[in-house]
Amino acid sequence: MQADIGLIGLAVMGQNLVLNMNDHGFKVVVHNRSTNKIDDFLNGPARGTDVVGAYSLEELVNKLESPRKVMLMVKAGEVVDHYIEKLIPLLDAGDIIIDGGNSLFTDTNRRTIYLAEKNIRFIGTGVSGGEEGARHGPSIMPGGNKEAWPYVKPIFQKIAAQVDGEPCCHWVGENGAGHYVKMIHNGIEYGDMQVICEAYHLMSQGLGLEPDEMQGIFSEWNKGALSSYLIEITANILGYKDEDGAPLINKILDTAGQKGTGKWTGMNALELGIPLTLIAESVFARCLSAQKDERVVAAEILPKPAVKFTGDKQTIIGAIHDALHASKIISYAQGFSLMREAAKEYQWNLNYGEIALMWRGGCIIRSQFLNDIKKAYDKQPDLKNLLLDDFFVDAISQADAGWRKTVVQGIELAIPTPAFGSALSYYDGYRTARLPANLLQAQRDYFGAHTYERIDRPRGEFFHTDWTGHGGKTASSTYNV
Ligand code: NBP
Repeated sequence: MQADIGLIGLAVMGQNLVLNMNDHGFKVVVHNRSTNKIDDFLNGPARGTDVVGAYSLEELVNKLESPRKVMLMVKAGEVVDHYIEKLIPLLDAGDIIIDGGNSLFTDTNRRTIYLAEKNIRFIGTGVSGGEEGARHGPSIMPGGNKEAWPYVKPIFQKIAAQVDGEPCCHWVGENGAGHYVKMIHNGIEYGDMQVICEAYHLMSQGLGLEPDEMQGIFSEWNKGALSSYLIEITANILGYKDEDGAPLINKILDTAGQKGTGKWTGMNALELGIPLTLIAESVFARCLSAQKDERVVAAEILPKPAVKFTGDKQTIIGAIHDALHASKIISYAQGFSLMREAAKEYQWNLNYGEIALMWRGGCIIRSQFLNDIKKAYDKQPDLKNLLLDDFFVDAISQADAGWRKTVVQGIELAIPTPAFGSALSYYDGYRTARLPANLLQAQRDYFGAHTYERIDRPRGEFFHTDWTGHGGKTASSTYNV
């Protein structure tokens, strides 16, 4: 019997996806650059399954039913192009290559077009959920050549996480749309993790709480509006004891790593001109954490105000909860705004409710909260900003006072809260009808004759003032709102 799908790349994601496919009755043929890993897999985790090995790409292709479906689960970047080049001469018109790694969406755009010219159909798909998700049900975000989707859909929707009988996998859009949505997912993941870290920092350094006490608080929070996978694992981490019985968290070095998807999200936001402040601050917070040696020196030189927390701990813990909730709403509002702009820019027809549904299960950012986002887009599919939905208007109004109290408390105690603070600034900016950009525009006109529009004249009429009396009358033609 020929195999339903071939998979190349037997690292953690590939192996677990293959076992998941096998559990759902799909026959999988596998290949890996280092062929010893094929044997290790077949004789180890895949022992007793229907999975078969292929020691060359030719063998892999020959073992597949037509149209062939070959999925790459390899390191993103050049390795994907390398395999595509090797597969092209082995495949027939109509066969399908799927890239399930964390590829940059612009690479997926390029690959979809390139392969279409060769009559090979291409799907670039985000897969989220890490090892556990891949094994038992990830969130899968496919995009690319839509003609390929009917062949891949039965497999992907079966192996994906299921929530309320719905698979966390739907067609996202043309070309790199799937990888784009996965990139935003990862950016949001950076934000969710950072706001949790800020809450932890305030409670541990500011209030002097021990990991056990914080474990209780996060467990409690996991029962309410903040209920999510990341809050749940944070509680577990805080309760975890090292071999000597002491909390392991206190022994972990405070330098965070990153693989680049958060940075890509921030760069794309800058390119499209959409404020994505919380995610950008989360990337920078990781960068600052990585400057460990410099920080250790600076901690000796730069004095910290000798202020101690004196208020009521329970009240401020409640406020921190509200800051976390409100900041999280801002982060998703910013992420969805960016997707809206990207859909316009790259001509994708993104379905925001379905995206929220796909993230509800299987992936790292899965949460209760995504149901509320889904409902908001069900009510109003063309909603400009999540902050304008009634549910979120109420949620943020209720959190407002605690959020401000938390940011002020962080400032007083000299504990950095870049995500909480930048989210609050965005919120205050977004709901301000008149910002100080009138002065900014005057400055631009003063030094560069960049012109300005007036509040007492229709939009689109541009004015230049000779501010000094000895400037010229020629305006620059580079006015850009
Ligand atoms: P890795 O990202 O560590 O990739 C390992 C695979 O790439 C192995 O099969 C390895 O072959 C192959 N490979 C490398 Br590395 N260099 C190669 C080369 N020059 N030529 C051919 N093959 C090469 O594996 P992963 O963590 O399972 O992730 C797979 C993809 O899924 C990545 O794009 C990743 O970003 C994405 N992803 C990962 C996670 C996660 O939690 N790990 C979650 C979601 C998405 P070898 O065995 O011969 O070295």
